[in-house]
Amino acid sequence: MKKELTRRQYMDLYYYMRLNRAVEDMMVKLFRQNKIVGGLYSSLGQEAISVGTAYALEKKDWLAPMIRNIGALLVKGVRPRDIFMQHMAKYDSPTKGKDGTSHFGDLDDLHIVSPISMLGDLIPVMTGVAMAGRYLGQKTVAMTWIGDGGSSTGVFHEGLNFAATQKAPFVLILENNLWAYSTPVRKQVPLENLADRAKAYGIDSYIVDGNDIVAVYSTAKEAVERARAGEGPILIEAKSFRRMGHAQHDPAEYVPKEMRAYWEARDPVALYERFLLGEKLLDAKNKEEIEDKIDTLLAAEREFAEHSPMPPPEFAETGVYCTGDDCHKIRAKWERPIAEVTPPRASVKGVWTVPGFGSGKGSGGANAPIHFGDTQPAEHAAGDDAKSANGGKPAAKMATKATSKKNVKPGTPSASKKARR
Ligand SMILES: Cc1ncc(C[n+]2csc(CCOP(=O)(O)OP(=O)(O)O)c2C)c(N)n1
Ligand SMILES: [Mg+2]
Repeated sequence: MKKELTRRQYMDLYYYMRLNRAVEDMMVKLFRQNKIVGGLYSSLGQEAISVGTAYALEKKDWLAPMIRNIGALLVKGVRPRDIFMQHMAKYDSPTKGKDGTSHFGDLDDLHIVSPISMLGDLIPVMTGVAMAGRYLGQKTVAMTWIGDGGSSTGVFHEGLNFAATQKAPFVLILENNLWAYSTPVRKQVPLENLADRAKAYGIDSYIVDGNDIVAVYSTAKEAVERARAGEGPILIEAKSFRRMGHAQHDPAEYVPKEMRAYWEARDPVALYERFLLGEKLLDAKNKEEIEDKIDTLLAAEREFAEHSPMPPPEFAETGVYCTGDDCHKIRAKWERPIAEVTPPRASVKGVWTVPGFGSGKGSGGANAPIHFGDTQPAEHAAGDDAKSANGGKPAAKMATKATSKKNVKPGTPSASKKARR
């Protein structure tokens, strides 16, 4: 890890990683006491990803978490009590006890879009959020996360293609933790680096050591600012390992012991502590103060959560269907005059003319060299698809955007160097 942030930033990252771990530890205890009603997923060993990426966002930016992103919620300002109560289905929880896991958000203040369980679906949703911010001139960035498994869903590809085509200010974090339930990544994707998925959509990507919080934060910060500047969406592959089973019910006996041991020795919190102590940014006294602060906070938050009532039975009958005004208060804002979004002022160029088309040039047996109005006519013989699609340039030369080969191997000393791909 290189020294490159302010002291405040270093300490914030440490605090949130420790808080993330402590909140989840406490929820495991609540689960064992049968107080958690839904599934409980763990981000043990992946805290640097949630915390480091969310910390790169500004307050006005938007995020939508997945199941292993409690750290991102904490960074954005969600109180631990809300996370506890949500999982305990208490009446004071964000969903008033209607959900027992992570399906909650805060559109008004924290700019958190509630996750949905269908893997990948948040990608088009957050692309839409990113585009909306741009229409409204807010200079906001939208971020969401996806797993290695989730990156094989159809909607991942549809969503990323849509985001790329729209040049949406959107950052997608691909958490490659090597497992999707009991399926190892090697058995479901024929790629060494999942960041290579970005090439198909002509967007830039990075690969980062997901256990190195400084590297994760610096990479995410660069990506967020590039997206904000109008460069379009960016994909970051964070390489890490899922240390627990898929959820509490899964002992993950299918994971080789050596693999687990390898990653346990690269615990992101321990790695960061070593770095902070070595750089004299943390000492035993500070560390104890932070631990006490977290213990005191979580004891109070847990107390509050445990004393919150369960919802009254009749509440189950309400909020089942959208009933309009008493269901939600967010209304579409049509702030752009219609003249601005329709031709000739709209940005859509007239590209419907096809020189040569219908002129009979193909009657000699070959096809006419068809091209569209915004490309140059192909000069070569018809029938060479790879060339004609690119206006005569060989196809191989076109694919240069996301191909630079620098990357960062997890666990190496150069881990905080991120690779722009
Ligand atoms: C479209 C879709 N298919 C299947 C599932 C069921 N499911 C939930 S989590 C999961 C595994 C996800 O693995 P990965 O994307 O690698 O994320 P990780 O659990 O490792 O964080 C599956 C198959 C789902 N929620 N949505
Ligand atoms: Mg996974």
